[in-house]
Amino acid sequence: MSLNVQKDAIVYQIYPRSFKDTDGDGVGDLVGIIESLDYLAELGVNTIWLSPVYESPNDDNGYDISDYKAIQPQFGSMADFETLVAEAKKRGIGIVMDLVINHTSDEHEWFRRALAGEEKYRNYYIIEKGKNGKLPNNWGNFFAECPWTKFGDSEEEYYLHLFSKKQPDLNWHNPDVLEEVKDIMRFWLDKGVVGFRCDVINIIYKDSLADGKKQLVLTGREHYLSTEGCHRILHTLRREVLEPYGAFAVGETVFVDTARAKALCDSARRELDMIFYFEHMECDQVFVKWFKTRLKPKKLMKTLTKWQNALEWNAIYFENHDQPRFISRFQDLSGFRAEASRMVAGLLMTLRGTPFLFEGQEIGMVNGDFKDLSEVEDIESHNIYEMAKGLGIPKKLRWKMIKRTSRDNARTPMQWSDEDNAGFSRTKPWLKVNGNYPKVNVKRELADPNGILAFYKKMIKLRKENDILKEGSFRVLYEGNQVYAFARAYNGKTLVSVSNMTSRTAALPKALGDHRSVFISSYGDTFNGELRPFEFRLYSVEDDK
Ligand code: ISL
Repeated sequence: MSLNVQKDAIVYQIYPRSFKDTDGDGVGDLVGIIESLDYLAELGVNTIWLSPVYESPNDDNGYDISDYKAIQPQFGSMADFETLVAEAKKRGIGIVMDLVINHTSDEHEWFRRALAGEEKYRNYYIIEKGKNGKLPNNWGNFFAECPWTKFGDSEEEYYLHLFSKKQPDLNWHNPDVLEEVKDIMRFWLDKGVVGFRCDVINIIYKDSLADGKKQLVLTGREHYLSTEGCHRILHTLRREVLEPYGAFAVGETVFVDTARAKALCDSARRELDMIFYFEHMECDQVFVKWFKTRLKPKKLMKTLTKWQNALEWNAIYFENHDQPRFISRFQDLSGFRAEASRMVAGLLMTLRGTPFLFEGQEIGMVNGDFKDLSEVEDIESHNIYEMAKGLGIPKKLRWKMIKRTSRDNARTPMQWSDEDNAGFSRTKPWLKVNGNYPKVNVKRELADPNGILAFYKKMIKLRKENDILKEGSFRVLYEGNQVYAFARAYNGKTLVSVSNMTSRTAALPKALGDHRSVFISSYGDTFNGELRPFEFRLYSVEDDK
């Protein structure tokens, strides 16, 4: 993908299970997405990233793939998928697929054939003998499980899985695996998709299986994070698959510092176009994501600035299917849901990079209102709850941890209207709908010219049309306890983005200077005094003569 196309993309992430159910099984489907294309075109996005829609036993909601070339029957058929690509294209929207290649499902044919003893397929996975009656090594697991599970009936062999035991890791030392993946990518590119979001892409190549240095989380990770082998694979995929199709790749990369991140997405290296890092998602946590504290705006500002300055081009996001809703992180949100949502819209569309928004963000959806663990589906949440139990953490605290951090917070069904099940489905959805749906829904937002959705539309339109926002440089002006301000400049013209990240009014920082006028305010006026609660303003700056 040329840099220009990349700079034009405004991406909307769909978690298909939770988007729109049209066949009445309580699970979203492709027809539901097709029916919503006009809504998305109106919103102004030009790219859709689909969380996995492949055949899967759904141990991890599709991130455990049993057939990379088939559509999950709950979601529809291949014909539906082809219609989706064609109908999206008519509206100027490209489809990005989720490429999950660190692991497959244990129900994938490759794993089955490996279990059946076929040598070729055993080599697709990481199968090891235990050491002295113990596990092959001391590594940790992303889902707080043991990462080694007995391989079939074997007494002494185990397979590696960094996620659930139904997600065996692929052996990227085997060139056949690379060939299979190239073939899978071409299969979807030939169907007209415009690129891939590459799941946990910087952990795919394990340098060694030696014991790791003891760490609180993920012991062993020094053996697989951003290895040279991984860089080689990404470069090969870029040259041989992505470039010939002019396709785009964004990588989800875990435990990256800015140096590692640069090595993965500097354009000269021809690997990934951009990456999702996590540091700004961690501004409200104590050490690990399970322990949340108050979101400190200043920490968020400093983190955003750090990454803006470090990378040539950023993937900007505040929400996805793994993260609690962003506005729910503000402890002083109460009464300001709409204001905070509009502020996030302003920030998302004015930072330098490609904006990614997650379904429901554009209507100000908040964390799920789960009462107890029985209402939560996510495998990670259940595992962590069990682990916390094992550590003797009291029940009340265990639940508090899960309630605030569960990935299901973002996965509650899309709230389309105030009808039953929020208009998501005519039957009981697979996951509980947030009880606030009579107030928070698309229908209501569509009728409100000053609403959250209307402001997203306005900011998306501006981000698409304005060269300063698209191409301009980034320079931080102010990082305070409440206010974040930065300048974007291009061809001698400057815009200044200002966000009040609190529910209290805030003085305008002096650093803004005088030669400026309000271009847009999330409050819909041109008032130039104190910033109001969670206000976002964009200023145009006159050149100093
Ligand atoms: O949620 C997380 C970060 O806060 C991690 O635990 C997450 O599992 C990790 O970021 C990897 O995520 C990706 O791969 C997983 C899948 O469960 C996630 O949904 C996906 O985004 C395994 O495929």
